[in-house]
Amino acid sequence: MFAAMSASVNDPSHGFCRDCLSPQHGGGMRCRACGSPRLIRHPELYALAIAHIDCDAFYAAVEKRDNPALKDRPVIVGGGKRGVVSTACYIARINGVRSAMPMFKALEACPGAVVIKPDMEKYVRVGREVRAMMQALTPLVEPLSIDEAFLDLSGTERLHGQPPALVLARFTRAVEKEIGITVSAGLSYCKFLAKIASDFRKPRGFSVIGQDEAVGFLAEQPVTMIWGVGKAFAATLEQDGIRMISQLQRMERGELMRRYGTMGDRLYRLSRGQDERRVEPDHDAKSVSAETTFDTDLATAADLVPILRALSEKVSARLKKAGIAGRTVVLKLKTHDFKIRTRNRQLGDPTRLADRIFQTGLQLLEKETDGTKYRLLGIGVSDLSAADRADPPDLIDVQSRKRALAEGAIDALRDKFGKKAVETGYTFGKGRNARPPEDADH
Ligand code: DCP
Ligand code: MG
Repeated sequence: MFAAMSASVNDPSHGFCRDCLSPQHGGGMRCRACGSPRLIRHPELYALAIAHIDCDAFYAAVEKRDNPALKDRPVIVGGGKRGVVSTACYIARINGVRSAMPMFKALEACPGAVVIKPDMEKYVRVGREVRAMMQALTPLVEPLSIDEAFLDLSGTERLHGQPPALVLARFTRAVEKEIGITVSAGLSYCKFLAKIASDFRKPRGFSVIGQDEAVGFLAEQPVTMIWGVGKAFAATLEQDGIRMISQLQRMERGELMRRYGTMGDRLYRLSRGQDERRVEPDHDAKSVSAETTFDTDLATAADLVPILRALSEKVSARLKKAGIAGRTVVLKLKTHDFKIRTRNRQLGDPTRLADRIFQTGLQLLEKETDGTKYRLLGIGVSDLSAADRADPPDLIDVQSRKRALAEGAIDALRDKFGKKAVETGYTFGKGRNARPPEDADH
């Protein structure tokens, strides 16, 4: 089934060594050239082009890279006031440590672990380096988070002189050598299965799911493996007696849609390995947003507004850089007990101005500052379009027109003298309580 496990597939034209990349003819468990056991063989190996790449134990891997004395020690990244695990290296995971676990529990499970406070700026920087290496392979890179992305490598064979599978294996080697962390890769014919594959044999995994095996493979998996089936929806399905994907494969589309609406259609298609979604590169992001998790929960407008302002400026800067604008402003809040609230407002015209994003976000935020304690605040815009029709001067009111003009002047100054040259009243000296905003393109 999976290439990494399928040393029994003896087609000489369909295998190579992941360490030295030499082709493997015939059977054998070890590479004929270098002796490595990390061989990959699969009947469809050279026909597949959709990849998903995810860094292994990302934050912890970066910390180990920067301090070789930690190499063989269990490492946990996390802590701070919130006291939860961000991630743990695979040595710590053997002892039961997991992301989002309270730190005291993690240390109970693994008392000898080295605990390191997260250094977000560093991880963002390394994540960007990995992404830049992906973008050197193909422009079709769709980032999903700081450490993972889809790549569409179809049509790149001529450019690279190699099929996608080899390009991918070469990439994983290059990341290890040049950046000093490891990644896992999944290769398939669609995003859904590429993502499942990359998760299959972490760390340093490389798994392949081909067309021919997709339905059979999915039949044996639980419904939770389907994109969009979270805990709540899985519980609904469970109540209806559906736990395995094989059960969905036996149901008609009409029946699934009657029961679960549009989600039913997704269940129908994904359970059969049908996923036509394209890999959408960065500039096709459906929204541009920025969010931040606080060190301690915040409830008052006095605390939240300056953060909203800083995030709005970040979103605006990214829109301006990309030459795009958004028509719907989206405010996101996560309550202290992890409930997510999103509030939208559609504008008359697309905007890319920090002030319009901020003012709209502020109106939305006012209704939510009801004493609830929040752990996260995010602001963004969706409904994206090219910037040429954004913020028409004659249509916005006089006040906001003034602010738009002022913003243009501020942008010009910042371009000339750097970002810190001009700070607005809202952000000046504020936001100490907030971590650096995390990128959140969707
Ligand atoms: N992260 C976090 N809190 C979580 C989950 C993740 O802060 N609850 C951060 C730390 C991770 C990074 O995001 O290093 C990437 O998340 P992944 O889910 O990809 O986890 P890892 O890369 O750490 O491990 P894996 O090897 O399972 O991908
Ligand atoms: Mg990861």
